[in-house]
Amino acid sequence: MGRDDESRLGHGFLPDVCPRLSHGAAQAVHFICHSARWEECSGAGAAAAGTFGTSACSGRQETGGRVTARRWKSKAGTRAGASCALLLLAACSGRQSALDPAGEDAETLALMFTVMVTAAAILWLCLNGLFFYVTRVSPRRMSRKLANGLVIGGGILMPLVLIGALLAWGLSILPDHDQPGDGLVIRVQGEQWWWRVAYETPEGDVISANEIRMPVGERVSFVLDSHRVIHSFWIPSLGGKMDMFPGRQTNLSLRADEAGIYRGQCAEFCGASHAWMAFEVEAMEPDAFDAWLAAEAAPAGPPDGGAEAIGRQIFAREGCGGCHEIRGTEFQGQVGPDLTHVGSRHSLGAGRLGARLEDFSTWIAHTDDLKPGVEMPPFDHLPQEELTALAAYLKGLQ
Ligand code: HEC
Ligand SMILES: [Cu+2]
Repeated sequence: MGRDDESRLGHGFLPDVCPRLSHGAAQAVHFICHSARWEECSGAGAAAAGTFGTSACSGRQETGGRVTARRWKSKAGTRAGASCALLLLAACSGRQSALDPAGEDAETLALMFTVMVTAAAILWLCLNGLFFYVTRVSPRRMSRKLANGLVIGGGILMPLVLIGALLAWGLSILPDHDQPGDGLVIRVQGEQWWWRVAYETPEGDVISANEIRMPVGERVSFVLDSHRVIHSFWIPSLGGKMDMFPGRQTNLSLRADEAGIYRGQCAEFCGASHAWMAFEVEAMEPDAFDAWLAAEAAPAGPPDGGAEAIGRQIFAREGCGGCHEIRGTEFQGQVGPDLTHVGSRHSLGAGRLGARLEDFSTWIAHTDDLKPGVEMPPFDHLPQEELTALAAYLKGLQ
């Protein structure tokens, strides 16, 4: 892939910022950036990662120059510290942040986090104050009795009482992941590395993939399991994580209180492309949700126009239908995601790419570059006009 491809695939800023940044470090920054805040990779996250990347670059260049190793170290240290602080701050808001809650359960968890961190910080300050006092302010010999009292009182009793109280309070407000919902049940199954999604309705399951839509203000029951390895289902803006096991069902109950698009992420290491296993969550007004679900339940419409019809022929010729289902057609494959309405999704490849027309052709031709170990072969032998026709057909599946 050339540099152009790289930036077209998105998030190609690292090679630009620092061509010499090692692949490992680039991956790490990339990963931090992605898990912290997805869309701001080009904004605050990129700035932070960029500072980090530049400091790593210039540091190596400066060692050859007049700057002494020591000065370089402290400069790089300050920059790295500032970058870390920026990264941490960048993680506090956005559509994939547990500290920017958009639902009841996430709010409880954010409160719990704040109280725990504040309590820990107060304790830390008190202990260090005490330490400072006995070593610097008043470094006198202490009677054995007072010393014993400090060890037992400050080292055993106080932590027991404090941690006990925090534990009891934490357990009392912890969201119940099993609590009954308001009716809607969504089954999600973890795959390598994407999500099978089924909405239960009285008329039968509505099958979709890699995206979840839910009505605002209603508690939704998620029924989770996995196909081969353990994954973890996590929508930080809406609530806590829940593991997905092969052969065992787990439940998670979530309520979104604000309409919007959030981002979920697999939170259990599940193989090479674990970090690329994400999904979009759209919390919609209930009426809009009902209309969307009715449309999602319908089979795919016929191709509209010449390019789309050619795309459909290529889809059949290349055997895509052996892995993908498009309801209402002869394509019935069950290996990969259902594509019946793939054109209306917000992302491709489980959050890997956007869903613009050109993203479709990029995905189809470069699956293995985009997602190491992916179970869809790259169709890079197809000429660009065939890729474009395929993209037109798939984008037309609204
Ligand atoms: C061997 C099975 C297989 C074949 C053949 C195959 N795919 Fe896929 N496809 C997959 C799998 C598995 C995924 C999910 C990959 C991931 O995200 O990890 C996928 C994902 C996709 C997606 C993204 C869907 C989404 O929800 O994000 C599109 C679009 C797609 N395939 C189109 C095609 C087209 C077009 C062809 C034929 C040119 C094709 N596929 C051939 C298995 C296959
Ligand atoms: Cu996973």
